[in-house]
Amino acid sequence: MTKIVLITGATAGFGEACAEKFAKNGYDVIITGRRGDKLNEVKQKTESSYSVRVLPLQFDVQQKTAVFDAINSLPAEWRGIDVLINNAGLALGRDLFDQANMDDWETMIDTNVKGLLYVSKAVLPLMIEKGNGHIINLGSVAGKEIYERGNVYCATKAAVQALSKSMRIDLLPHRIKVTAVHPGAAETEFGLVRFKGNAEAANKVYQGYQPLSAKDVADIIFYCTTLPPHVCINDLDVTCLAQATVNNVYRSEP
Ligand code: NDP
Ligand code: 8X3
Repeated sequence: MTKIVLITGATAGFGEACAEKFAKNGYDVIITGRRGDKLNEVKQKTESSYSVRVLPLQFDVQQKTAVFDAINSLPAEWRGIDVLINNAGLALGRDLFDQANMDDWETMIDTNVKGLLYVSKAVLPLMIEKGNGHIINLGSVAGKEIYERGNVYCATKAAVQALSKSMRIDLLPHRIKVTAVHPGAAETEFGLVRFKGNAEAANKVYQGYQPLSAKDVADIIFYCTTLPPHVCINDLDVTCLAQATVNNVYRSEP
């Protein structure tokens, strides 16, 4: 039977690359995000390249009711979700704690933590009914080590780490795998979002070394789903070769 993956934040970056990777490997794909035009673009591109079905669901993961409405109204043929990738997320600003914007903090907490909780809680009954499933949460190296001006973004990713562990423990009786993937610096729309459209500031982060690409991360996420049913990668840190820790990046001279 064709497997189904639901990917949050599939309109860009890791999520979009995961849509392609899973489709290429024969999965039917549920793609979600706030941007309807991008969702349609990803659907068309994916269906024209691979013989799979793609279902776009447009919602904001911060909106609890919208999340539950979207998942609860999935047509019967889409309810057997095998893999959930909790990927939608963002950083907003890179400011010292005392100078940071409180609205940015709330958006990061509402998206990276509460959004992940809403989507997981909405999808879980479907996996429990089926008797198996795999949840993959996008954490970050920023959740394992705190860096200057990372404050609330780092905290949300530390929360993803804690919640992944908690899910893994509590879901043991249901045969649901929980994998937390923690990438280091990767060049996607992430930087542009963090620096609120300032491309120069975003590009500077990746100067002088080759960061991870969205495809690199999607390939690794997909690999986690290819292991035998009794084997689970629980926690996976991945950086580009030039990055040893969140604060140690080796850059070539300009
Ligand atoms: P991108 O900015 O390229 O993509 C983010 C995706 O999340 C978009 O599809 C966006 O869709 C979606 N999204 C953001 N907010 C919401 C929301 N409120 N509701 C629904 N969807 C939302 O970022 P990345 O692909 O780089 O990041 C993906 C995940 O990986 C994030 O959780 C990020 O924190 C994490 N990460 C990123 C790293 C990096 O260096 N790039 C490293 C480590 C972790 P739309 O705008 O259409 O809603
Ligand atoms: C994104 C990686 O180091 O920019 O989670 O915070 S970092």
